[in-house]
Amino acid sequence: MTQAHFVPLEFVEYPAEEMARRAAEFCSEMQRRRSVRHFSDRPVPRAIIEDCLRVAHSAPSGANKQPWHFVVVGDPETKRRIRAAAEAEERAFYEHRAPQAWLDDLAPLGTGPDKPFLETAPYLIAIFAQRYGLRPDGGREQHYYVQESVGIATGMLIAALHHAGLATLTHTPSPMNFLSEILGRPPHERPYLLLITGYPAPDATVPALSKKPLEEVVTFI
Ligand code: IYR
Repeated sequence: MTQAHFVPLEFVEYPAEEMARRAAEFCSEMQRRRSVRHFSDRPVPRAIIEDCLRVAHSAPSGANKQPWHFVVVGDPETKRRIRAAAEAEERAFYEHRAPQAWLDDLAPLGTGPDKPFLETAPYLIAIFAQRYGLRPDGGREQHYYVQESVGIATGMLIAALHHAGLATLTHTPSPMNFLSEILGRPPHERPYLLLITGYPAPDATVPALSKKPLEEVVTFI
């Protein structure tokens, strides 16, 4: 067992007005974030993606076990294979797997089985959740709150990419097992989500959606 060891917190305090300004600015910046389905093939420096992944990797996790793995796919042939496998699942979903109510709920998004962005966008980030860890000796390391931890890291990654000036799409073709196979990930890792990122296409459009009023989703007591 490793003993607790403490170091000073690096905390930056802002004067009240600056705090208010920062909160408001970040709010407007994040409110501009949209799920984008039309991507440009413009290249994006890998260093940008790496910094955003550092943000994701700084996320809190159950007992600090960091139960995630990120595979960044920029290779065209691998993207092509992912697109083919994802579209096969999506076709089954849209043609017979999805109940009508689900299709009705998706109608406002204008989605369909064709996913050209899986080849157009410069990067597909496949996020894997580790059900347990593997020690160098092959022993298993217990992981905790895996879904929550990976969800938090994913949210931070989306925010970091948006903040950097890139568009993203959270994509969850279902089932996603093909990602483990194509990307050669081990069985203790489950594909969690595919995050598409890059510049939006110059003529990109997004569905006209709105969020519920804050009062409906927040209660102060
Ligand atoms: N995975 C499909 C369907 C889909 C499901 C939900 I829930 C969405 O919010 C969006 C799409 C697709 O990507 O088209």
